[in-house]
Amino acid sequence: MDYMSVAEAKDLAGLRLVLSMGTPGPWGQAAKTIMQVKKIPFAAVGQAPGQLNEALKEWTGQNAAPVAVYDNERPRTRWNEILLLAERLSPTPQLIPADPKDRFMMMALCAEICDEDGLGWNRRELMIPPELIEAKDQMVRKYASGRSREHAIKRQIDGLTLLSEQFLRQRQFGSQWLAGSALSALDIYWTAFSVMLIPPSHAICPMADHFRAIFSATPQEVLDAIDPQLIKHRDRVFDDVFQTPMAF
Ligand SMILES: N[C@@H](CCC(=O)N[C@@H](CS)C(=O)NCC(=O)O)C(=O)O
Repeated sequence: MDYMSVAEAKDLAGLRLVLSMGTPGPWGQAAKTIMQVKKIPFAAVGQAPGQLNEALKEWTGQNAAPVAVYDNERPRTRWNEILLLAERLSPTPQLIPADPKDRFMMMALCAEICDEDGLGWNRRELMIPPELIEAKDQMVRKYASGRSREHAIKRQIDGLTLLSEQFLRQRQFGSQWLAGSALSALDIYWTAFSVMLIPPSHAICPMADHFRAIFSATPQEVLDAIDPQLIKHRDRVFDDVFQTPMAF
């Protein structure tokens, strides 16, 4: 993937999408896929994970990825802000269902996956290496919840159970998607975040071996809560929706 620097990108018009370089960060991979599915052109801007990224901080007020900056509008750093911007820039395909109940359920389940104390944050909580915790690294200051391993495991199991129940209901209604009757952002978030639980093959996600080892070290209790139907679904979404091999 070719990345611009912040200095090269910040005065450009149109959409700039800041993405983590070198790892399939699920928030970023989902944001990128949303733009690609909607055929919204963007300039990719590189963020170095775990580093200070001072130019990014100066530009957007924080130093994580993803960030979407459109023209001279405010930088959007949260998953839902980025999704809403994408829906505005290109309403089709619609990734937030029109039906209010489907929309409510979809946004709530996306939050279970993406928000603080959700599936992704709690999975990451258990990925932070002990030496960074020891050193009180900025990754710890930014992301550690200060709660127990048991809490992180329970919240992951809760999120996975909600998703599994939702998918079963959807199939009973005759839908092959996680919300409504078509692809939604929930299918994209689930697929991107499933990489932190059961990474897909190297052909789909060509990440470095040390990252694959970290992403694969999912606690057994969490693995036991993953519905095989959800993995089959994400494999289909990788094949039919994502650009693969994933680029990062
Ligand atoms: N702000 C985002 C979450 C962003 C986030 O967690 N980014 C992580 C992705 S793993 C990141 O950039 N980590 C590396 C770093 O902070 O340097 C949201 O709320 O949707």
